[in-house]
Amino acid sequence: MSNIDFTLYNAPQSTCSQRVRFAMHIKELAFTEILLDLFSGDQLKPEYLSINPNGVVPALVHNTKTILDSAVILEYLEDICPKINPMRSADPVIAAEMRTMIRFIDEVPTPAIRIPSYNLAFLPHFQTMSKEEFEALADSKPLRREFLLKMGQTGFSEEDMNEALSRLQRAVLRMDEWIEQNGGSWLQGNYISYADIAVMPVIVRMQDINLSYYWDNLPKVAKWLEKIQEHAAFSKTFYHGSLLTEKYPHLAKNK
Ligand SMILES: N[C@@H](CCC(=O)N[C@@H](CS)C(=O)NCC(=O)O)C(=O)O
Repeated sequence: MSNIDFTLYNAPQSTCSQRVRFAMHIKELAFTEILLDLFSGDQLKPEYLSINPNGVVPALVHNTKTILDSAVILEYLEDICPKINPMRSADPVIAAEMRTMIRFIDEVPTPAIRIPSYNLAFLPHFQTMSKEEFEALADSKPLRREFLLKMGQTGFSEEDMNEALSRLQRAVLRMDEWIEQNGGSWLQGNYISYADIAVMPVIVRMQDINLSYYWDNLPKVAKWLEKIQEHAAFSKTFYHGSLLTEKYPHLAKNK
């Protein structure tokens, strides 16, 4: 492609950002990376809110146009760059199947993985704040106010954790079914699609925080993870500092 200019606002450990980095590497699209420090509140500064009023990463600026939301960005990349390593079938029924998978992924495991991630890794960042500071921070978040208030400064409850783990388990089981139904080894069959990319950061995070026992008896899911980790785009996407255990080494102690 000629005359292209991509700027990706993102964060190393953000699972939504990892989706987009992975897809852009597969599509061989060079991009300028602007890293936001989510704990310093870069995503809530007026200059970033003018790019993404939701105050979350990622945001992709393509020439002068801004594209928001990781799942939307993935399909946008396919729309502008359909020839290099296609990841969406030209068959509308199969493309619809892919979108249905992504909707499930964004309903079930994507919100669920935030609960153990916050409780295990991010909570201490909020515990040094006064109650007033914490509430003011929550109030400043356009998308995550209620999420943060529910967590509070003591963390999500055991009930919330169990509910999240049950959602993650259901998602892993659903992946196993999709791989089986479509003949593997990817979710839609013999090629990597945006559905694989959408769920990948969740599964990588689960492995990182010692939840890989959920696929101990699901060899197809284990193989899927091995394959995606062997993909050339993987190490470019998960550069050092992208895994939680690289920033919070204590999380690795039970590995
Ligand atoms: N649906 C959005 C969600 C984006 C999102 O939740 N991003 C997180 C990181 S994965 C974020 O920026 N969080 C910052 C915050 O909570 O303040 C997408 O997929 O792009």
